Amino acid sequence: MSVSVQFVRGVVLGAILATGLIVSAPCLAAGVGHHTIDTRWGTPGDPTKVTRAVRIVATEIKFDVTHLAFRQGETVRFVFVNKGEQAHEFMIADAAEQAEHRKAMAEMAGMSMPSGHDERNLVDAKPGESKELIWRFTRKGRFQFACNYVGHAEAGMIGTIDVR
Ligand SMILES: [Cu+2]
Repeated sequence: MSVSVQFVRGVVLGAILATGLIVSAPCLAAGVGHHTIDTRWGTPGDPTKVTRAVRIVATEIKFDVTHLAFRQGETVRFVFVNKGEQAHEFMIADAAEQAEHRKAMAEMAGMSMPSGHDERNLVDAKPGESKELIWRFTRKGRFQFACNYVGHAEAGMIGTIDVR
């Protein structure tokens, strides 16, 4: 069973790499080691360069905020607090990538329970758990934060992020 879970995660990660994450040549050239992943909606942030902190609380079935706005270039420390009784995730992406991940989560749920798997642009918190995600908004646009457990975004666990 764990083999199939690993396999599915590999496939999901592969899909994310293929669709959303691009190796950023300028960053590589500049030698900025941990900033080598870039997306259409930003890049993992440097913890020493955080300019703003935002706390988001999840319960069943909602986030306590539905809209966030940032300036281009801001590095934000998101503190994701799960005060619910189920696992929830907090993922930052554009609408297309959120939909893609939602599809993958639905496919995984058919085989086994997804759990505790963090990626660069998402944290997964068990009930009572808090997790941090540091993200730098390098591009202007309208993005989304969402919990993509089956049915959660549809029930309201989705919000907008405007970067200006
Ligand atoms: Cu959720």
